[in-house]
Amino acid sequence: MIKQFINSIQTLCEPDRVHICDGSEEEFHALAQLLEKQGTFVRLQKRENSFYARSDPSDVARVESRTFICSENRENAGPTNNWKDPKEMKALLENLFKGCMKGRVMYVIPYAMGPKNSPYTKFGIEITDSPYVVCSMKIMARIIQIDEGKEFVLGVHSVGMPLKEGEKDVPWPCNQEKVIAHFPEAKEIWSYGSGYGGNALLGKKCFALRIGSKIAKEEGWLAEHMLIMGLTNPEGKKKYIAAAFPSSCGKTNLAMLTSSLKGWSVECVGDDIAWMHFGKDGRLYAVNPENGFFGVAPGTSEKSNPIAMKMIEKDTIFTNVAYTKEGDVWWEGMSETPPEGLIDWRGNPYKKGEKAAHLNARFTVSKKRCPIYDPLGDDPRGVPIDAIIFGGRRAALLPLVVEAYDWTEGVLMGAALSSEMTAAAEGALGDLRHDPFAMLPFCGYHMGDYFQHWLDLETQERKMPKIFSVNWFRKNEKGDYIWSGFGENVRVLKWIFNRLEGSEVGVKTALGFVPHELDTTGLKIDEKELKKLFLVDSAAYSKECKDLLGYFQTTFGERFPRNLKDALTRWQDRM
Ligand code: GTP
Ligand code: SPV
Ligand code: MN
Repeated sequence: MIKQFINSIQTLCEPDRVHICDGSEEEFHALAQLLEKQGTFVRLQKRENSFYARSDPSDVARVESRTFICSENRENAGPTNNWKDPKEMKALLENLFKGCMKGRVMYVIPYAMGPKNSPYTKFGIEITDSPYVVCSMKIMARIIQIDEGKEFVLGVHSVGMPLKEGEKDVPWPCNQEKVIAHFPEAKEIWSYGSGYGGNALLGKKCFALRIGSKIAKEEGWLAEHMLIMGLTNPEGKKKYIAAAFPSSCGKTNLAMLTSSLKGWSVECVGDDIAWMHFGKDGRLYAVNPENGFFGVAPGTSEKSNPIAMKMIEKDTIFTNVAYTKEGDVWWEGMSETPPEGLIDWRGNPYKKGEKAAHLNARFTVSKKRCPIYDPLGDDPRGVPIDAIIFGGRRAALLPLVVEAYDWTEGVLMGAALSSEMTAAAEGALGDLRHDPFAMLPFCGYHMGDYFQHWLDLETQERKMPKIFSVNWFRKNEKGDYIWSGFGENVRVLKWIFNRLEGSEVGVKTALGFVPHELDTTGLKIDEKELKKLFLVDSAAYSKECKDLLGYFQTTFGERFPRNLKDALTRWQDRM
């Protein structure tokens, strides 16, 4: 069946030849050399086995407007996804993919998402004409031998730029026309025209989230846009937490936080995606399906994230960052001032006032490079989750931390999430938008049914994790962040940990419990500003609840769960 699929794609795309990837180091090095020769990669002088790539300036982020869920029935894609009839889409794709790999090599990548020997692991095959994608997939997924896997999710990717006889390639081939199509029933992914990130590394958002969430719904588990971390207190007691924040809202940074509180420490299981199943003991267990990190570079520094800085010292691919004359990389936030003689992400001499690195510039690095990778990070059973956190970028309104009164109200917190848009996707930067569960771009079926799926998970026999909401991004009148974030976020994690232990009091508000007191030892913050972080402004929140009800009803109609509507009424009544 796999062989047939490969043959049919070869016939359709007409590549010069086919290369079945084995995932070996030799293969990586050979491809990296090829990419160097083509000008896609520049080998970094300052970092061992590391490379610098610049994308085409038009191909820098996920393209949500060109992403489709092609379910048989339009209703099943739901109101938050673009939909096209699968037959129509297949016809369109066959047209696009016809001869699209001419002059190129077609690579076949068999891979696994999830730990070795885990019952939760799933398998995929990505066919691609981009050696950059092969190198990235080698880091981001677990490359396997085809016969190790079963029930493959099939994926086809092309940069959409066939080469004529003798035509010279460009460093970053791509096509102005882009389509990222998902077939949830056939469990297939077709991606055309982009070589960047989640558009092209099909194991990540396309498989592990969009197709994954659909499989999870069918099989009764969860595929979520969440980091997974372990938190240890000064007595050596450890708890695992999963947290969903929208793209570029702080998952990687929280997942490998360096604690500013003595005795508290964090270990990292994953920074972007969690697959979670209830065990026989009634607890929720999470695995990270990925094998590496595709992390936002700008803002990453010795001060904000020393762990990540250590992690990317070698064996890393950098894309769309700036390039120094010593042969190293640089981005905004890495140091106060840009180094002399900098080349910006477009390949031009850096000009003051312009961006040296693209806002969505990223590093690609194996999780084995993470100095605080959790000892149970690859445990086939996963790690037991005691708390789930939802968060977004909200300059106003949302308090620093709130604990939901129960599972249903926690699910409502997830559903009610909205966040200011970031550069991780095309769209108007900074615009506030609803992003339920940080899954708006990633839920592979009807979002109303997804809410219901979350509600249905709660049973008498299960020990449901407690649910919290956080907001690191509240601003003062001057427009500065009130909360210093990053390593200081451990103060909030400490409160959450102690709430789970039952050793910390919570103050009742309309939304849930907020801290009576946060550990602020050694923190420089104005008492008045700190108070603002816990304020639940009833009038403003009442309005938010009204807006939410409007959003839920007009968007999801009958498929907005009754229980969530009732929970929203409870919030409203308590204001
Ligand atoms: P994706 O990979 O797109 O899913 O993003 P992410 O959720 O992993 O976000 P990441 O941790 O990479 O952070 C994105 C941006 O937000 C970076 O520029 C960070 O420096 C910044 N950031 C992260 N955490 C904090 C925080 O606690 N406070 C502030 N002010 N900024 C933060
Ligand atoms: C995100 O946008 O949430 C990412 C980056 O993690 S990408 O893989 O491009 O989707
Ligand atoms: Mn993400």
